[in-house]
Amino acid sequence: MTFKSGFVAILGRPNVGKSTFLNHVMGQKIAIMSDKAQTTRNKIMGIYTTDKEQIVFIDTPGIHKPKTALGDFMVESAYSTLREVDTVLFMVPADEPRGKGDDMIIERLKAAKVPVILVVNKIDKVHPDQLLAQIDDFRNQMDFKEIVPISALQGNNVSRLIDILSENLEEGFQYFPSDQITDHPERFLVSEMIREKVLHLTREEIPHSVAVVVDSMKRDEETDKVHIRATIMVERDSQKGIIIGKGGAMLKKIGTMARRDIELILGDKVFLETWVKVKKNWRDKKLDLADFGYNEKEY
Ligand SMILES: Nc1nc2c(ncn2[C@@H]2O[C@H](COP(=O)(O)OP(=O)(O)OP(=O)(O)O)[C@@H](O)[C@H]2O)c(=O)[nH]1
Ligand SMILES: [Mg+2]
Repeated sequence: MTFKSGFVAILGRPNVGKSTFLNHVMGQKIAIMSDKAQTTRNKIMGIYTTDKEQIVFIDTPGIHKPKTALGDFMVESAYSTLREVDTVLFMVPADEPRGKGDDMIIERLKAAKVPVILVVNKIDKVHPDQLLAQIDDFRNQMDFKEIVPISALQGNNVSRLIDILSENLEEGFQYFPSDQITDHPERFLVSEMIREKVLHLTREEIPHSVAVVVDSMKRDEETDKVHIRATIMVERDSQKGIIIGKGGAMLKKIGTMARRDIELILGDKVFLETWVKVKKNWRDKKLDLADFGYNEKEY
């Protein structure tokens, strides 16, 4: 039996459920998720391996009209996958009409000449009639290789989509060892789990203004725990106050929630220490962006 493999990018507007889909396929949280737009900021691989195939999924930042240097980085890294993959999953939500954002992406997809599968997500939120109308509308915009309605949250039809991808795979190498699930180091996942809790617990500009950097991570032999020091960067003093909260209550909550997720990923007990720092307008400063892991070299 020949081994098959391929690279598959997941593209779409912010908040359509790309990361939720990736995590469902992988059976664990690799990419953070939230109800805020622009949650994902870096490309992130989910490596799905069975004994006969390897599908390397690439989750991407939601494509939007960038307003900051960080936004430029995010959108460029999403589009860069068009040069790297064998198939694109273009994800749209079943419960929102096609908009300018989708049309912009469709133009780029047409130009890229990569096979595109339309994935209509969040079918749990609509009546079947609305789903059919949505499919019809998108079908008229471009030639899709397949159209697959799913619910990434509940898992409906996700295995059907994997089957379709499997059927279309070509003979190829196993690019990554069977036990490797992503391309990012543990430090990245740790910083993302902390950022996810900030997204869940704060509102308005704060989710967009936050970056998290892991300063150090090492095992403490005495306590047998992994000791992690991380800094939460914000853009303004007022935001620092909100993240710390009254008597440090908010920071404590963020730390407690993040620690649970980090312990799951590392499979180890964790002692997490968090600090908050202000870096004015970091989202528009190239040097800060690079320091916080949003590096142009990445795409
Ligand atoms: N009802 C429902 N909600 C979903 C489904 N898939 C995702 N969601 C929700 O949609 C929101 C966005 O999900 P994400 O996976 O973070 O979306 P994303 O496309 O990765 O977003 P960005 O990273 O910002 O581009 C979250 O609140 C999810 O719980 C679904 O199938 N049904
Ligand atoms: Mg995402």
